[in-house]
Parts: sequence; C-alpha cells; structure tokens
Amino acid sequence: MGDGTTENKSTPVQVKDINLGRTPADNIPPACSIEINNGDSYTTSNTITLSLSAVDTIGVTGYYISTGSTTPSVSAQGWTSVSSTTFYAGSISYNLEIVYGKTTVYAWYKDTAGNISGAASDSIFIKTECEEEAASISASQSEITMIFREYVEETITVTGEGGCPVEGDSVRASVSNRLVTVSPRNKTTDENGRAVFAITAKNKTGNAVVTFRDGSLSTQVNVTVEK
Ligand SMILES: [Ca+2]
Repeated sequence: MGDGTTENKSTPVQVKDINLGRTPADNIPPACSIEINNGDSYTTSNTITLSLSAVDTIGVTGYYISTGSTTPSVSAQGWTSVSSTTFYAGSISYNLEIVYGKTTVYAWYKDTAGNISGAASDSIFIKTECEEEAASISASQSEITMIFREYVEETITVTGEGGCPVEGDSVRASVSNRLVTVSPRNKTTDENGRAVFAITAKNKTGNAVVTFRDGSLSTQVNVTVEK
C-alpha cells in the first residue's frame, strides 16, 4: 500500500481513521510538567510540594505520580482523577520514603481518550535526619604511585552517622617528608562532605605518607614516587 508521497505515487493510498461527520479521535496526549519545591535543589524535609501542570486540546482527566520511571497503564491503580480540563494546574504535598540522597519524581497525565503523556520529572536532593557530627573520614585513593613532578587530586570525604555528608568541617593535611607537597594545607568540606587536595611529587624517588585530619579523625594516603 502506498502513502501518496512522491516515492509511492504509483501505488494506492491507504486512508486510515477516516471520520465523516464524527468528532475526530483524540490521539494526542497531554503536554505536561512537574516541579518539586519550586525548583529548589535540596530540602531538609522528605515531605515535598509538587507543582503539576498539563494541557490537552480535549481534556486532562488525571495524573499519576511515582518515584519509579515506568509508565503506568491507563487503568493502573494510583491515578488521581481530575475534572476534565484543557489546562490543569495543581499543587500537592508528597511524602518521600528516603531521608537522604537525590531522588526523582515522575508525573504522567492522561486525557479523556485515555492517551498517556510522556513522563515529566524533577529531582531534588533530600537530607533529613543527618548527624552533623563527623564520624568518619575517607580518602578517594589510599595508595598513589607518582612520577617526578606529577600531581594528582585526592578527595577527602567526611561523613556523620548514617553516611550523611558533613559540610563546613576543616580538613588539615600534613606530609611525612619532603618528597611531595600537598595543597592547600586546610580545606573546608563542601555540601557533599568533600574537600579536594592536590598532591604533587618532587624530583626524588621514595615513599611519603600524607595524613588528612578532621578533629580526632584521620586517614592516610601512602605515596610512592618513581622516576
Ligand atoms: Ca488529547
């Protein structure tokens, strides 16, 4: 069967979904969006506010909210019905089960004809019930082999009980000998509990230990300098 285009003009044209005197079928799903907490990047509460909106030429009739990315079926449990409207906007409260970490919330909308929109999504970083007291310090690499004048970045991470990042702590670096230098000597942890240092080798072979301290906590990095 042809489709009437230049390439297929010698073959018959198939006409699909012809409607004579009837309302055309609606096969266009709603266009939509979702926003968490007015676009904030993080929150200290796992109760969030979702701003929902969708438009449809015939009518939006429901929405489905999930932290999973699988598109629901039109008859799935969990759809919230709304009065059919060409423009839907709503604000709802939503409870997340997680208390720490980045999470994404997805929204789908359906219309009168049962078309389901593509997923709209937004993400937010949740940090609740975090212990701000440093309980652990770790280095991204505990063993480093370097050549003369090479430099590597070392990321130190400070966490509290439960693995929450500790922001605003000062991490101090010290070196056992003059084979390497570390810069800076002090660095404040960022919102992810991280402080990044540069370790630079000099022109001498041997071993050095770089120690990173936060209060009484410490972690060591063993550095070998080769020619
Ligand atoms: Ca539609």
